[in-house]
Amino acid sequence: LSVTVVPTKPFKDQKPGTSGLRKKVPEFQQQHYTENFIQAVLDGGLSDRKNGAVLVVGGDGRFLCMEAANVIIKLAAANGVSRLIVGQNAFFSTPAVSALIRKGFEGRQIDGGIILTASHNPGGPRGDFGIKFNCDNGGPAPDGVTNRIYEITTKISEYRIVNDLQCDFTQIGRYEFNVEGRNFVVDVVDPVEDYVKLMQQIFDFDKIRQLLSGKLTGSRFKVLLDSMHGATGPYVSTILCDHLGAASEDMLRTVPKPDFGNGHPDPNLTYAKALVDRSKQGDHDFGAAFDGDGDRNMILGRNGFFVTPSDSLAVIADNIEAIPYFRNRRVSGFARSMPTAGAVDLVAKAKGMEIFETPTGWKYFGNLMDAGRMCLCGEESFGTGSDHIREKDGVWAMLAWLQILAERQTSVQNLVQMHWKKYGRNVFTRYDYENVDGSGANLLMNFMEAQMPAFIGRELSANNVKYTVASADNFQYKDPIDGSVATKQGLRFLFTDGSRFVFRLSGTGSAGATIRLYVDSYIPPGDSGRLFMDSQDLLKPLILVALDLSKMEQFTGRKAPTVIT
Ligand code: VG1
Ligand code: CO
Repeated sequence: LSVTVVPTKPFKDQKPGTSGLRKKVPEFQQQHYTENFIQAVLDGGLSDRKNGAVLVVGGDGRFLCMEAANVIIKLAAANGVSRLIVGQNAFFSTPAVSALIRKGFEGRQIDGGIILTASHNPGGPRGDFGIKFNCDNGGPAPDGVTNRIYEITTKISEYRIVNDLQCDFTQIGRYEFNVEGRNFVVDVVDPVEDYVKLMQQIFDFDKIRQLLSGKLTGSRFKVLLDSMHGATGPYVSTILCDHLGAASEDMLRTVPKPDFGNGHPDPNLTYAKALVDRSKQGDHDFGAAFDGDGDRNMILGRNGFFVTPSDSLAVIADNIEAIPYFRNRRVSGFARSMPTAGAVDLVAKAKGMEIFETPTGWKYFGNLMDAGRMCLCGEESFGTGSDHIREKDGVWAMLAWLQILAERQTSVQNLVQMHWKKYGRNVFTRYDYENVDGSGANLLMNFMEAQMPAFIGRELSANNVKYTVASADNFQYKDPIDGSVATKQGLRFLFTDGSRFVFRLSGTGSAGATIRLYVDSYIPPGDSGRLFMDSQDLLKPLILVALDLSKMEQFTGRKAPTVIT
């Protein structure tokens, strides 16, 4: 087989966002568009390791995954990559890719991976697609690497491709090719097997099985899961039904579909409403939903009791020794992204552990984990994970909850409410204004930032509740390990009573701009009158202050957010 060098021209819009390059499918279908980006990923992501490199390739099964995998195989072969490990049908959940990169393959080290997903964004021919590069630690490429990739996309003039290479990655097996005298290997593997083994090492499956069957407590513990036609389906079926004895009819939407069955595979109260409604019927003790690529999770208790991701992280942290994986190692610190409510901070303090506050996006957790400073972290955006891999992990989070519930033998709601009674409650909500006009969104952010200094010390009020601004800034993060600095990570207003709100622009959208408003407030454990109140009622005055201050309606024309979580 021979290599063809194809002349091309740069596209201006190939800058990776919070989590890879995400665009509408038709944009990726433009001539040379995907090829250009893959060439840049191979050059910028691998640099001097490109020659002879070993990469993992797979995605969440959405529309275009198969086509993109084909392009990757043909370009990798032409660029001196020695081996690709491709999930059967180009399928892998994001956590499974991270796990495989870290594990290696047949004794070989793996240099990175290419993940094909737009995560929780809708799929199908008019939906979203995405390409993300992960490094040899299994984590999303840090800013330095994605900037290098972007730089290359702005200057690219040619790409290398083996046009005639055909690899049938629908069948498991080894495929070898001779490319101008070099050997190029594609190993098509079962995408589920290794990941399941990893979960068996981390958790005590026997104990969870006993919880589910009722052997532990005397009554069955019923679990209802929603894979939303995303990547977790095969993993969930194998683990829950085959290994843990759960009822298969309680595992919803486990068949991955290119358009997610026309749904929006985002596990929150809005888009996973079907699960919430089923849970409210009261037949199940536990519920969870996962996003398109399997890294996000939503946890529910009986009757639709909602666990905020910020609380979920804190509860897992507080009960970390229930998970066998953590019993055999030193538990180092915890971390959360800046907009995530600070519930986990209180646990860290009580346990005398380090806590880190990072910018939004999982890539900022990698260095801390690699350095052994932190082993458990999360984001308010339904991301929870540990240092078993370098991505957030929906199925892991669900199993962590089941393991803790097996240990504590109580309900989800009781576990969370006991946590609040011990530590107090960090009430949290997020308002998303999706697909607003980009210039309006930028004006709002610039207007707010300019006003910030003037607001410090001022008293703001709504519904007769007063707040005094203690400080305001645009969040900046200096990585404690490599010293790299990330600026402009969100406008924060912190109040004297510990409440705060944050404004940020999303870095994962594919159309217009998305403004996120994060609001949280702390209720001390002794405040029994408010401790269990509805979060929207508790936060209403602060939300009104934020909307008024930002002139949200004037800048965006929106009277209400598209999604509230
Ligand atoms: C969003 C979330 C962020 C998350 C990112 C990727 O980013 O806010 O917390 O890490 O998505 O998640 P943004 O820039 O749109 O706010 V996933 O499940 O898309 O890999
Ligand atoms: Co995701």
